[in-house]
Amino acid sequence: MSVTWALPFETKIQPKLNGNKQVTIETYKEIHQKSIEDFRGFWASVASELEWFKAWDKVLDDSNPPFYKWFVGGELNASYLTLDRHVRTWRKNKVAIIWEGEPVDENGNPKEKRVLTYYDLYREVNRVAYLLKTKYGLKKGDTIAIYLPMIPELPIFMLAAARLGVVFTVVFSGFSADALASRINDSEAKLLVTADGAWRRGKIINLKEIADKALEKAPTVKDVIVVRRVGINVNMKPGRDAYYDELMKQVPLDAYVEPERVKSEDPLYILYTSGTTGKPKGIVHDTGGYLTLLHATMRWVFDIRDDDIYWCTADIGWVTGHSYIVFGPLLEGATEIMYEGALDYPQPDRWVSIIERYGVTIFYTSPTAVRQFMKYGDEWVKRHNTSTVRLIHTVGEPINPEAFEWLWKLVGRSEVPFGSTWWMTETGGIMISHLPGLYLIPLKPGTNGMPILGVNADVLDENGNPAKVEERGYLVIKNPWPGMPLTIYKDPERYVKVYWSKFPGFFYAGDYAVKDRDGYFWILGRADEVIKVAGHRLGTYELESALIENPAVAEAAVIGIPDPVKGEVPVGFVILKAGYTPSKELEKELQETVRQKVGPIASLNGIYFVSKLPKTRSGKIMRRVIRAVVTKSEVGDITTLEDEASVEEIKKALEEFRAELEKTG
Ligand code: 6R9
Repeated sequence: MSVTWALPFETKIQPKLNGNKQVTIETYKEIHQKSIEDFRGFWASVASELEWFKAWDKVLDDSNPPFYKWFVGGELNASYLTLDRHVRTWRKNKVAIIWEGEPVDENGNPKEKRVLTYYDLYREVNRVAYLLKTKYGLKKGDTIAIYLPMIPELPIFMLAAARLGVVFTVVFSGFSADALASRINDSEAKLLVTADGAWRRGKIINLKEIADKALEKAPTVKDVIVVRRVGINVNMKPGRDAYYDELMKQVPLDAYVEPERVKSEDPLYILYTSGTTGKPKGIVHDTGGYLTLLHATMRWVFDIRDDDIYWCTADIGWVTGHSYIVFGPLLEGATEIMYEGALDYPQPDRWVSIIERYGVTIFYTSPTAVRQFMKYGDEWVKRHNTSTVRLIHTVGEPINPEAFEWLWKLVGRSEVPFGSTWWMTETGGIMISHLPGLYLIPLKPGTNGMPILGVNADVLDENGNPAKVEERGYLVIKNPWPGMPLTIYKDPERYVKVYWSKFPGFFYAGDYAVKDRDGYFWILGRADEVIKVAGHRLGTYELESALIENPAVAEAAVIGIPDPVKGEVPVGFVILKAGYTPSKELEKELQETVRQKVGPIASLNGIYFVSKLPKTRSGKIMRRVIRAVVTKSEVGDITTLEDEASVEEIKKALEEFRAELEKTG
């Protein structure tokens, strides 16, 4: 059964052109077609714009699909490309990062601001690299873990590791001790960088305490570097822990470390992301392909120029921050804002005050943030001058046309190019987007636009045939692209299974999508059990495992349900063990278990106690069925997708489940 989507296909809007080259849809399609026909040659020409220590011998090694290798034989270094290259030019003392801390004074003005030029960053990164190399003996092939809030030391440690060819894995500071421990263990990190604490909405989070708990279960870490951020007393384990500021006193101010010549296909980092089942997947990104994609998208999508003030509001703990706060903007020698805290703290206009204070020109944010701002009302926005903004994009989840229109009108003056960039941790960088820096096609509120040049994306039906126009299908990428994963760390079989098996030969993204009659893509949301809460990716499996760890719980299922602000929120369904009865207290306790096990970002929006969960014959919980019941959506929508159970069985389970839910309210 096919599903047709009523989307506002017809609303085309024309941004004001500011040196952007407007083209017709047909022209873009022609240019795009050429770029994918010879995608190797196309990407090679993009890659040649970077500075390589050694040129590649082969653009793409496709001898062992899907383990593709880009620019084989080439050598480069990410720290060199983001720093050394700029300090040799007039950009030496150009501002790289303007950092603003969250705390404010009694007048509501930010208390702390740090301005780092390219030369400042270069010097600091060299000194940290020196520290890691001489004091800790780290070298190419080693791995470190970084668990830091949004402070400049976070990009500094990432770049210092990259300078040495040391692989890093950043763990979002909103994750719990368990989540941190499992990531350290999987990546076998030898050293952990953390902070005493973090500021969040005026409160201190005891990061070091969480890290200590994690380290009890993470024996690979032998050394810990602690950055003092909030100035609280923390427990320091002798022989293991050392303060960053004290360590740095020993490092010469002019320390220089030769950037390691890493191979294009050498890993730059591992970033863990939630999947449908099992523990988080360690997505491994290469160096050469990844940087090539970032270089391209910074220019095409963000139209980045030297006089821009670029602001991406993401946290570096997620892929958006890796690609579009750390590596992308710095690769281009851009000036960017890095903000530590909540966008609406201490008042709903914090974000607009930042745009005004620094004259932000390019604004990259999330639909959840926009919907939250919208709820506070227009007045907060109108208090500030945002007329510097010339380009807007969102990321992380679909943007509803209302949120689009609101931001476009209020901050974009109904004239700036505004897009919704589709991509994921696995793709490394933006894949489907408007390209105002290159060729601009008419915008439509809510669409993602078309695949970028060199990327052949499509929407397929269940049988692998191209879906009809306006018919919902699965999003795939049909050609290898620079920035694609090398593998899932220590689990290549899983890499093949998750991404390359549903439609052999093609990368399966796990998203539902529609192509409209103009060929625009609309990504509708996940086709699997990954949920996006406020744009953050969470796996139902992790939440369910947390619930099951509570002694009262026999079985648990978690699903995402629509939420007007956060896009989706998780709700839990729990079967209690004999001897336990549902109560408000127990619900609270379970909430706490989830927060403890996964982290504060994972609060459940309600727990339902049930006696039975709908399952397939093989015992798999049918979350889709639960979701259909809870959201009162069409069951027909589900039956075609469940391959493990007969339609009748699903219907029966559904009815039973619905009846029970109605009883409990
Ligand atoms: C960058 C990032 C990936 C998932 C992806 C999709 C959703 C991201 C989107 C979007 C619609 C957009 N997604 N951008 N959906 N429109 N512009 O978010 O990576 O955290 O790995 O999540 O996010 O569902 O599959 P990640």
